[in-house]
Formats: sequence, structure tokens, C-alpha cells
Amino acid sequence: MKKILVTGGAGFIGSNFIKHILHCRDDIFIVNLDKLTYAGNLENLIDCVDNKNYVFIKGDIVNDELVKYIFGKYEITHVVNFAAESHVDRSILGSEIFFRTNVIGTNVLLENAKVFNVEKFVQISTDEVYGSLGKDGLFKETTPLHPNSPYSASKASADLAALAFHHTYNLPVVITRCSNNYGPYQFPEKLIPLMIINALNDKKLPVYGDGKNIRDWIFVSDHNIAVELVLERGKPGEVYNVGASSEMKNIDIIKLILEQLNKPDSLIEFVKDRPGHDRRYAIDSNKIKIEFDWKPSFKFQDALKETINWYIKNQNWWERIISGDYLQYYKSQYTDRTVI
Ligand code: NAD
Ligand code: TDX
Repeated sequence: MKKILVTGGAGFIGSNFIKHILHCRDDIFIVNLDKLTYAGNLENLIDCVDNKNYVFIKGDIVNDELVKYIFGKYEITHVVNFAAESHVDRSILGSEIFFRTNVIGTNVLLENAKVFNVEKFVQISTDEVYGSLGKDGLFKETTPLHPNSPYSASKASADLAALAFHHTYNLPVVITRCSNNYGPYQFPEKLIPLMIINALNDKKLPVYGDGKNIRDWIFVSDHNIAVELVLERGKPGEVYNVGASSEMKNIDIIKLILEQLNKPDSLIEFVKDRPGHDRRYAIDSNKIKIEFDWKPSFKFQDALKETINWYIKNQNWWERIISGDYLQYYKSQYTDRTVI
């Protein structure tokens, strides 16, 4: 039986990962360590509470004593580190917590993984560590790191720490760098859920800059199947890019959302650009495709529809969030949504 420490498992991707694993595997015991920041939500995991292969612990990955205790008590054999501060705009408002959680927290996990001789440490990274592309080209695993935001700089730092632990101590570290995820349970500060919810409420949809920035979108369950494969078969010291070759301009996604919801384009509002806004991300996933026969199953337009329907059906989930204190704080800080 693998005993996996999943960190950040109450967030968007982590909660989808835990449900996927508990649904299809009975040879994996999961300890979910999550600080329950504004982005962590135990409602995401309501179906898992009674599962005999699952336990939740509220706590911070920066807390070395707690992390040590968990590795010892649960005889952890594997780590999947999703825990992070994950929103670029928040990192622009204040970077300290990003470096604390994403870098120091990852280092605490790596140190303990070394002491307890884990069999695999999967670091969940992002394509944003590569920086921004021009019109052409794709990020490959060999593309030099060129992070542009405090968020991506903290993620790139964590990647380097993880690779250093492999090089220096032979820790079996594997890194995944995935493109933009979307799907159920994504916190409504990220582009797709924010636009769906604003449109449902007939509120303005704030588009940064000219709306022509490009992201490469992947449905969350396609990402998580890749993570499971890397957990099983990833080669220590290696990096695997994960993406679904679905490049889209932000404005085109927003128009698709408005169309499906039968809402007018007049809800679109062009606002001041994000400082340092990366223009284009696009990822080459050939390595994971060739080595592990992974391929994405979901087409963007179909899975976007599925996602929109999920937010329509799960209004209680997001209403509790948007009426809560955590978003009020963020909104009061983010005063720079100047309409242009
Ligand atoms: P999220 O913000 O939805 O969830 C993050 C989770 O981590 C939350 O449950 C939060 O409570 C927890 N957390 C934060 N700080 C913690 C700490 N100090 N200790 C313990 N738990 C803590 O993020 P997400 O979108 O699910 O992203 C998960 C991971 O995937 C992140 O590492 C992110 O960098 C990476 N990633 C995300 C995307 C994307 O499009 N969302 C794409 C590529 C990579
Ligand atoms: O209100 C908005 N208006 C807007 O135009 C928001 C929230 C975003 N945008 C733009 C900015 C980006 O070009 O949409 C694009 C996507 O923005 P986000 O959803 O904030 O994602 P991004 O900045 O691309 O980062 C995401 O992908 C990589 C995740 O948040 C990261 O955690 C992940 O690593």
C-alpha cells in the first residue's frame, strides 16, 4: 500500500486529484495536509470523509514539526505537493506569503522526504516558470526558466530546490509543469470561474489589457491523470510538461462563456492590464505522451460547457465563497481594476 502525503488537497486541483485516486485505486492511502487558506475548502471533499483510505489534517507545510510528525505517524512513502499560493494577481499585491509557502514550505517537505526516505516526491509546478512566449514556439522541458511574476518566481525557486535535492541527495523527485487548468471547484478568482459567475450575476467581466493574451487550457481531470502516471512511472530528476494544446485568447473564452449563458457582450469591460502580464503560454507535452502514452481526453469547447454547467448547478458552493470574508479582503485590496 502506498501512503501518500497530498498537500493542498482542499484546493481546486488537489481535491479533484484526491477524488480521482480514491475512486479508482484501493492500493493508496492518502493523508491530505492543507492549511485551509481562503482557497482551501473542505466542501470539495465531502464525499471522501468516510473513506477508510483517507485522512485530513489541517496544517501548514511550513510547520516542520507537524510535517515530521505526519511522515512518522503515517509512514509516508510518497509526496504529491500541490500546496501553494496560486494566484498571480495576489502575488502582485504581496509576495511574502508566496515565498513562504511555495519555497520554504516545499523545502520543509523535501527535507522530511529525505529523512524518511520516500520513494517518490512529485512537485506540482506550472508552465509559468518558463516566462512568456512570442507568437511562435512552445515551452519544452529544456526551455530555460524565466519567471516574470512573484508567483512564478516562487514556483521556479521551488523547482530548483526540488532538483537540487535530487542532484545532491538522490531524492527521487519528479516535477510536473502544467498549463492553465479549468473545471469544477476552481476558486472564483481565476479567469474562467470568475467570468462565469459574473456573467450569471449580470456583473461586468473585467478583461485585462486588450484581452489577446493567450493561455493553453487543460481540463483538470486530464492533468490529474498525468500526475497519477508521473507518481507511478516518473523518472527521478525528470521534468514533465503537461498540456492539452488548447491555446485560446482570453477574450475568445469570455465570448464563448457569454454565448453559452445567453448574455450580452456588453458585459465585457476592458480594464487596466495586469502589471508584467505574460503574453502567451503554450506547452509541448510530447515527452509525457511518448514515455507514458498519456493524452488529454477532453476537448476545450466540450469541457468548458461541462464546467459552465457545473457552476450553474453548484451555485451554493460559489455563493458561500463570494459572500465570505476572504473575497472581501481581496476585493478591498485590488483597487486597480481601472476601466480603460
Ligand atoms: P488552489 O489555490 O486552488 O489550492 C491551493 C491549496 O493549497 C488550498 O487548498 C490551500 O488551502 C492550500 N495551501 C496554501 N498554502 C498552504 C500551506 N502553507 N500549507 C498547506 N496548505 C496550503 O490552487 P490550485 O489551482 O489547485 O493549484 C494547485 C497546484 O497546482 C499549485 O501548486 C499551483 O501552482 C499548481 N498549478 C496550478 C495551475 C492552475 O491552472 N490552477 C496550473 C499549473 C500548476
Ligand atoms: O479578471 C481577470 N481578467 C483577465 O483578463 C482575470 C482573473 C484574469 N485575466 C487574464 C489574465 C491571464 O491572461 O486571464 C488569463 C488567466 O488568468 P488567471 O486565471 O489568473 O491565470 P494565470 O495568471 O494564467 O495563472 C494560472 O495558470 C497557471 C494559475 O492561476 C496558476 O496557478 C497556474 O500556475
